[in-house]
Parts: sequence; structure tokens; C-alpha cells
Amino acid sequence: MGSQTAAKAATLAQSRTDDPIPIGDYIPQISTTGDNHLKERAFPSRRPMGATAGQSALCIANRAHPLTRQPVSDRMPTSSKKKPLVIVTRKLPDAIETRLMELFETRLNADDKPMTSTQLVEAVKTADVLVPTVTDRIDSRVLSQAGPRLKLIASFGTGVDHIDLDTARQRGITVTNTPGVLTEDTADMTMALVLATARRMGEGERVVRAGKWAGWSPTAMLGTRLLGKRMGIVGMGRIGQAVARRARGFGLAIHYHNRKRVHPEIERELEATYWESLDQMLARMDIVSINCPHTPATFHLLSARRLKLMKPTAIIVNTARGEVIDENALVRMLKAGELAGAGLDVYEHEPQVNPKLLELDRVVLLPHMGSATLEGRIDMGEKVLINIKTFADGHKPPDRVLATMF
Ligand code: 8YV
Repeated sequence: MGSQTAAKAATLAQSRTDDPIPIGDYIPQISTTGDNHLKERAFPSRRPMGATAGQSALCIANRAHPLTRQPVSDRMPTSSKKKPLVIVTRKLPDAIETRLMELFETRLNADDKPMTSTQLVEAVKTADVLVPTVTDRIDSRVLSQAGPRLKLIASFGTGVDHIDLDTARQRGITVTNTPGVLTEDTADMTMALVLATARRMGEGERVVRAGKWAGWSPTAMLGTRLLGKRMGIVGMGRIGQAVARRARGFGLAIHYHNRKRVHPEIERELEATYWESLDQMLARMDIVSINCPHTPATFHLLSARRLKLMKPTAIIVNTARGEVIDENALVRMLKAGELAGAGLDVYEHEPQVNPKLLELDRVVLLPHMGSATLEGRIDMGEKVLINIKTFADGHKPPDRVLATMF
């Protein structure tokens, strides 16, 4: 990476911003414990102008608010009888699929096989709304074949690096995501990986499962104590901050690099030290956690050169996107003992995992499951529903993603 690109990358290592337009008060909440009935839950502090208690966001969405009404050309063709055709690329939780089918003309993917690019092209040619996930590559080639009906891509997930946002904007297609609802689950998984890597849990489990455990030994399976160590968080957005809160509970000192400094109050709460220079921070950390989105500027942000700055005793965990780390360089360094370990939930070429990683003992490897909780998936589905419904009713959806956010 050239120094100019590196400088740009350093300033852009930032998780997403807040919702552009706050969604109103009562969000239909699908029960995660019982049947699939919709339950309404109040968020009184976020009630929009003109809404009264008891009104649901979906009800509110039926009335135009002058501030959030879209220009006519960006709207889906609205006829009171015709429901928009929504094509969902993967199997979603039952409760979400049921609700989608009630509200829209919906095509589901019951067998959950990822769509081929030909199937994706077919989908964008016919749908009014596409609901993709991280496994669908919605690039300019796919988007250039979109039909005139396609007006909304309501992605199921927070990261949007699988969607070509510029091409979508040029073609007048609105893109939404599901921010906020997978923050805590992903932060939990980040800490799980920190612990598992520092304390060699993957290795320990493999020994037991292989029947190779010969009994306790004073010098076997020695890991690294967390208490008093330094954690450097790359990307101090929602997830980075949630990781920091947890890490403090384990006695870790918080350091961070972000495209801009977080609010002083947050720094105070987290006792977090800001490093404008990622290089300077990396050289001093015991644990590095990647929590920034993948953008052109953060691709290989952890390059071979930067990885070499890290202490040989340090570990690195990644629950963000594989592309942020140069995976080949990481493998080389782990193999050479130039880094103590890695905890990875994401990979550069998912679902392929570099076979050399599989040969290494001091790594913990998970299959992109950072946000994989039932509650999280249902909350994500709810966000998708709200985004589609508000858009279909002629409003700006709450979780619009703009290329300028990155
Ligand atoms: C999601 C994620 O499950 O939301 C994200 O950005 O990385 C995952 O946790 C996935 O993207 C679903 O599309």
C-alpha cells in the first residue's frame, strides 16, 4: 500500500455512522421465545413527530411525513393493490419470512443455497426489492442488468462491502442495512476469540477430542494472562466500543485507532487512548482487534509491513472482514513464530479458508458466526422489514447506506 493510500486508510478505519434518519417509536418486535406473533415494543425516546403512543412504525409509515418523503422518481411504483416483489437470497428466520410474506409478494430461498451470479442477475431483473446477505456479490456487473423495477436493496447485515454502492446510487437504487442490532453479539464473539486465542482453547479442545490428553502438567498449555495487557482496537465504532467495554472487565487497557477520535466522554468512560498513527499503536499492543468495515481504504490495512510492526508475543483477532488483513502475510508470520496467535471469524476469500491456517496450532478459526444468535438474526430481519415497508410506503427508510459514509 502506498503511503498516500495508507494515510487515507488510516483516516477511514471507522465503523459506520448513526442511522441517517431515525426510525420512529414503536418497532414491531417478533418474539424470540414463543410463537411467531409480532409483538410491539415501545421505544418512547425515539417517537417521531406526530406519532402517538400505540401507533406502530408500520402504521406511521402509511402517513407521509414531509421531512422524510422521497422524490417521486426514487419511489417504487405504488398501486394500492400491487404489493412489491421482494426476493430474498437466503433462508431467514421463520418469523421474518412469515411477516415478509404477509406484507409483500415474496420469493424465498427455502433450501438456503447461495445464489449463483446468474440467479442473482435474474433476481435483480425482476424484483422491486432485493434482500441479499454477505454471501451475495452485488457488483456493477449484476447491477448493470437490474430491471427498472429494482428500487431497493435491503441487505440483511451491517457490512455492505458486497454491494457496489456507487453503481447502486447511479442507478437510483436505495441501499439499506441493519446497523446496531448485532453490535453486542459481535463484541461477545470478539472477546470469546481473544480468550480462546490467548488461553489456547482451540488447541486444548483438539487434544481432548483426539484422546491425546495424558493428564495435568505444570507446564502444559501455557497461555497468556489478559489482566494488565494492552488491547488495540482498529475501528472504534459501535462494535469497537462494545468490545472495549467488555475488555475493560478483563483488566485490559484500551487503545484505539480510528479515522477520527471518539467523543471525549466515550474516551473517558473507556479510559481509551487514541492513536492517530496505526503503526505506532500496533508496535505497542499485546492484543489487536479488528473492528472496522472493509472499504477500498481498509483493504489490507493490516499489511505485511504493518503486521511486522507487532510484537512477536502479540495476538490478533478479526471479527470484521477478512480483507482487512493480508491473510498470506499473517499466515507466514504465524508460521515463523513472529506473532503468537490469531483468532479469526472472517477470511479473505470466504467460504474458503487458507489451508495453511488449518495447519497452525496457535489459531482459533470460526465460520463467520460473530452475529449468529437467534435474537440477533430476528432483530436484523425486523430492520429489513421496516426498511422495506417504509420505502414501499413512500418514505426514506431508516437505515439508508450512502457511499459517502465510508
Ligand atoms: C452478518 C456481518 O451475519 O452484518 C455483518 O456485517 O458480518 C455478519 O455478522 C452477515 O453480514 C449477514 O449478511
